[in-house]
Amino acid sequence: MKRVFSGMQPTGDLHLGNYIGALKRFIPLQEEAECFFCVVDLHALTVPRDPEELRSKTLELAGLYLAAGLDPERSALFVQSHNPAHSEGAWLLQCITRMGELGRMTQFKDKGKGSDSATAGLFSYPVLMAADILLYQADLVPVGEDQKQHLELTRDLADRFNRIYGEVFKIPEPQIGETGARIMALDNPEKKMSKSADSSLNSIQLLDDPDLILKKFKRAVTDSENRIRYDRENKPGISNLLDIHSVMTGESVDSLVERYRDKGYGHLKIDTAEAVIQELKPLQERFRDVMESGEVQRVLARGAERAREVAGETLSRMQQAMGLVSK
Ligand code: AQP
Repeated sequence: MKRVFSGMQPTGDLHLGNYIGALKRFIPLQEEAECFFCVVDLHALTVPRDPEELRSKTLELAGLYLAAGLDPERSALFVQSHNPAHSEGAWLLQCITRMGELGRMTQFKDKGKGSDSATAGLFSYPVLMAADILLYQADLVPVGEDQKQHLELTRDLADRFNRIYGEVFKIPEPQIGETGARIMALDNPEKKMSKSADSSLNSIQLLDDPDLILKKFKRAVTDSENRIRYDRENKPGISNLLDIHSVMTGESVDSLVERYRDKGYGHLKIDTAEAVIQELKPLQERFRDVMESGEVQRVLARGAERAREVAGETLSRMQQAMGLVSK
């Protein structure tokens, strides 16, 4: 059976981009693979956070995984910091990582903005991500397009480690969706939808109520051509709406373009909002039930136990291969 690993940061409210690019795609993978899904709280510390908020967002994110359909009987759901192997494995991998390759990571350049006060954690975060994945000997890593570069680094580090110290790691494959791998911001379709955006009109949050979802779609930035066609470069706003609509309803982008050809942008915006509202309604209801049931902590404890078992085995092999004396 194949292994799957993926994680999401508890850094704010999960948005439609996180859902389409990652969370929604996790659920069917449970049918065919042994899955490890993680709330990557250590990654969240790379920029300053309010401790209380981080704690509550961590539990909320775990609740959203469950509400989206993660089955704890089949998959391990856990919090990254509950498995110390991630930090230990990351250190060992840092010792074979080159400063130059981390300096080329676009997310560091975007978030660090070239400032001297960017943290060492932000700089080395892709190595922690590599450890997250490699410790589970994952075959597949479902992620959005923005993580492609980090996945390439993960593969390079696994390959380098295997060449220097002998075969320890499986080389994982990224699994990036064909449609919706990069959902763009509603208020600026040149940029990706993001948790850390300043404006509330940037994103649809998974727990937004229907009125707010409709309002945000109605205000979505498009263009002045008033003709519906798919062209990500010249019509990023309309193409983004078509991508979202397509993933929500399963109708192909080509068929949507055909159907909306003679209709205005307003129609497309309202129907896309409606499709999102319908998709999120059951998730929002289940989320409320899950959070009230008090089962989240129990699921996380069980998931962490399984995660420690599997990752611990790989960590021991890394330590042994690198010449550390066994305990
Ligand atoms: N806009 C997006 N479209 C498609 N997929 C996306 N992902 C993120 N944004 C989009 C995917 O969601 C998963 C979890 O992401 P993360 O929690 O690691 O956060 P991130 O990639 O740093 O993205 P955010 O949500 O924009 O957070 P901030 O603002 O804190 O950087 C990943 O698989 C990611 O690819």
